[in-house]
Amino acid sequence: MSVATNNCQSAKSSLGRKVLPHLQKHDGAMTRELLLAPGRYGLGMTHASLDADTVTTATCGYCATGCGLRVHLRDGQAIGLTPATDYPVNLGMACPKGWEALRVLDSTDRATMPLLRKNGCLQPVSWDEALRTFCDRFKAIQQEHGTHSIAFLSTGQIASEEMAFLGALAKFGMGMLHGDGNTRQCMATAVTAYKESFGFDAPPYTYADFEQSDCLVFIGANPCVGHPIMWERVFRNRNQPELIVLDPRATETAMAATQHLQLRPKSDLKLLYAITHEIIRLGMVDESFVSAHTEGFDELRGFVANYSATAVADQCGLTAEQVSQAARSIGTAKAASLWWTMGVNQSYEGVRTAQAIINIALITGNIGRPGTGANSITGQCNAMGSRLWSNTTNLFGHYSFENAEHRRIVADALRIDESRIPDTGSYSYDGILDAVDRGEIRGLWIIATNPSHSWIDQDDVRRRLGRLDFLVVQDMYHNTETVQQSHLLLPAAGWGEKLGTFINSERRYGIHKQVRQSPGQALSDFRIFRAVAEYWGCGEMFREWSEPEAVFRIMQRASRNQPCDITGIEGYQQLDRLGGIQWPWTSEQASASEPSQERRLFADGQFYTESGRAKLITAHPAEMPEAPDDEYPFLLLSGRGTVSQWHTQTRTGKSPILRQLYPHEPYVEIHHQDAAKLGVEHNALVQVRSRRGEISVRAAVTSTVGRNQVFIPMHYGVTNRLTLQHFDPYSRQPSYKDAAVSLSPINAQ
Ligand SMILES: Nc1nc2c(c(=O)[nH]1)N[C@H]1C(S)=C(S)[C@@H](COP(=O)(O)OP(=O)(O)OC[C@H]3O[C@@H](n4cnc5c(=O)[nH]c(N)nc54)[C@H](O)[C@@H]3O)O[C@H]1N2
Ligand SMILES: Nc1nc2c(c(=O)[nH]1)N[C@H]1C(S)=C(S)[C@@H](COP(=O)(O)OP(=O)(O)OC[C@H]3O[C@@H](n4cnc5c(=O)[nH]c(N)nc54)[C@H](O)[C@@H]3O)O[C@H]1N2
Ligand code: SF4
Ligand SMILES: [Mo]
Repeated sequence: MSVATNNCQSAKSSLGRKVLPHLQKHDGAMTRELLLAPGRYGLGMTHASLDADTVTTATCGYCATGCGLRVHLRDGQAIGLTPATDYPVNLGMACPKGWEALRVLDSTDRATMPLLRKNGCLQPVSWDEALRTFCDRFKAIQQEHGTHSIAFLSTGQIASEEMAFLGALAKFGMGMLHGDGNTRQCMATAVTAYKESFGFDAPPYTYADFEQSDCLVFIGANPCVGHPIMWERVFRNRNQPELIVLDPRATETAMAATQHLQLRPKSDLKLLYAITHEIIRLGMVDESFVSAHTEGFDELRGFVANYSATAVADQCGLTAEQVSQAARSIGTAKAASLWWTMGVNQSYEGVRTAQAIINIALITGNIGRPGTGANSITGQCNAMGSRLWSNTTNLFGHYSFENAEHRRIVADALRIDESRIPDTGSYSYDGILDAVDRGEIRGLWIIATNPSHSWIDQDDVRRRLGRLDFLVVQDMYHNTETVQQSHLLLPAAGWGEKLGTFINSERRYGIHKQVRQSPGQALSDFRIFRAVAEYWGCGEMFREWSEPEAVFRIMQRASRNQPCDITGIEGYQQLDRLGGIQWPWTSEQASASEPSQERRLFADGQFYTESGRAKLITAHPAEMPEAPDDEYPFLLLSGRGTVSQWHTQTRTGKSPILRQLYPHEPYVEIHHQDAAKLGVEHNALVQVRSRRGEISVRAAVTSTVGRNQVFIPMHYGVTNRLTLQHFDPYSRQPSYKDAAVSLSPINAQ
């Protein structure tokens, strides 16, 4: 590796608060003094009495449930928070991560100044030196290797306005062609599936649907852990609903199910086709909806003819009766809703599996009505913002880079020269890493994601990042795994220290605000992008992008006439007053009324495809690329461990309260019969080995995992040393939940 890890003393702030001369010269509003001046507090949000004890609101910055939190302020600084009782999402509830959201800002691991690698060590430097180095190094790489030899990796965890700024700056200002984000690891499959089936990336539901269904189907989703407040909404359902869970593990969610289909991993596609077959065989198709609003039904019927419950059940590890019963429950429900998450998205055939779910909702007419829908649950707080506004795979506002008319519309909305917009999209995340390996991409800017922990097959990604001539990481903390590989760290403010919007799972724009001063020299991502634009020399292009709400206005212009049109939103104050607003909210709608709080898509049966009809799409199941064999007899599943752990733990690992709520040592869940066979006792150390690497973890002996399967939570640094690089061919989303491993006891403990 050409990059040493950061084994130097941790950086301490020595510069204190100091005006940045270069920034001040170009844009007075950029200085830290002004940023933090009382009049600018909240950057445009005015609170009458911020100096006294007061309360304000902000949506949570972890998961895409998007709970509203009431933040209690003293002298303008947040001193505590409670869940908002009148926010339409969470109705007074929050999970431990939300309750502890302020605590993780106080950590001594916060990055308080830029750090630049000198003589192998990351050392504190001024912003001025950091930004000059940033530009000099990236420009030198571009000069030597071409404009496209630098790229960025973004996130689903910063504000929409920040994502928009980054995407526009990198591609239109700095000339990059390639940029992707961690939403590739998370939502890419749902995006592709919706786009092909509905004509637009459009999750159709609203959270009231959880309460209005009389049959809910969760596929590869464990909301009890991953989306606990959505799960609370399910418990508010008064219809005594049928609750069907498709999961190879007996999760907390599955334990609450009326029907747990504990299927073989990756047999979902077959099972969903068998359910479709049964629905058709039993005459439970909504013929009038199908003929008026879909296309491809005859092909679908022909396709699933071979997938009878009896033919398929065994391959799925189920009985034909289980399959048939699930089909009957869905087919006879007045309102059935189908919900999926990472057990579907993170699969080598995720897109077709998601579409098999969409097909079931469509042929039973379960769309556009209360309690229905083919509903992908979003992961990160603003993964939806990234889908619409990151300017990575899609052009701004979900337009297409390849389409000249789209480029013109976006250039007009942004008031930039059309020629600045590239006419091809980006490499996907794995394509960027491949290009790094080939030496085609030499410089990388990583913002608010931690791939050296979270990307699939970690040893390989670390090796690739180590090949870069210049790696910049922009993060809240100075010691993440990826920062340790970087040449330059840009210290970022976190949630609570800045203003902007997140878009939650039900398409709701919600606002989060600055309620804390960021530590040391850390700046909001928004301010960092502003500063980079100035130093790079393209500040003129971003004159209008002066503060988050100004960028929100630009996003509104770019959304006009798209399915995600938000031209009717008055501004941040209205978002704050109403408890968020779901897209679409057009100026035409706004001229007639205020938005109602629970709106779903497709009530009129009109889809965003050219024909206006939804497409029924199928494909035969593929073979699992690395099925267990004699040498590696277990299948490794991974995912969320507890409600209190978030991803790579850079944030949740900093709260003493959260830390009490989860096991600190990495562990592998193994079925008690397999454990007995191997002679492994509960809590004993075991070695888990795959073709990529081997790790030592504690055995958690349990009956919640199936035989010949094991589960390791993703939150521990070791998990992705085992995973196998393979991807859905359409979405390029990594298939994290299937890799062959072997286990052996470690006797000397
Ligand atoms: N506490 C907490 N909450 C979170 C997060 C967090 O890190 N911590 N992360 C957020 C993010 S970004 C995301 S994307 C979501 C993820 O939320 P979820 O997708 O609900 O979480 P996972 O545990 O990754 O996967 C869900 C389930 O898929 C199952 N599964 C594995 N393989 C298969 C299969 O082949 N078929 C089926 N049907 N199921 C399978 C697993 O057993 C697991 O129970 O959670 C969000 N919420
Ligand atoms: N084996 C396995 N691996 C997985 C998964 C799995 O199920 N199994 N799930 C995948 C999924 S769905 C996801 S979404 C990914 C998540 O993977 P990552 O995105 O790598 O995980 P995070 O820990 O959320 O990383 C976010 C980083 O941003 C920083 N940060 C937080 N807020 C801000 C901010 O406002 N500004 C800046 N600049 N930085 C900030 C945090 O400190 C942290 O370093 O992991 C994926 N990896
Ligand atoms: S459920 Fe999600 S949005 Fe709600 S408090 Fe917990 S982490 Fe935050
Ligand atoms: Mo995710």
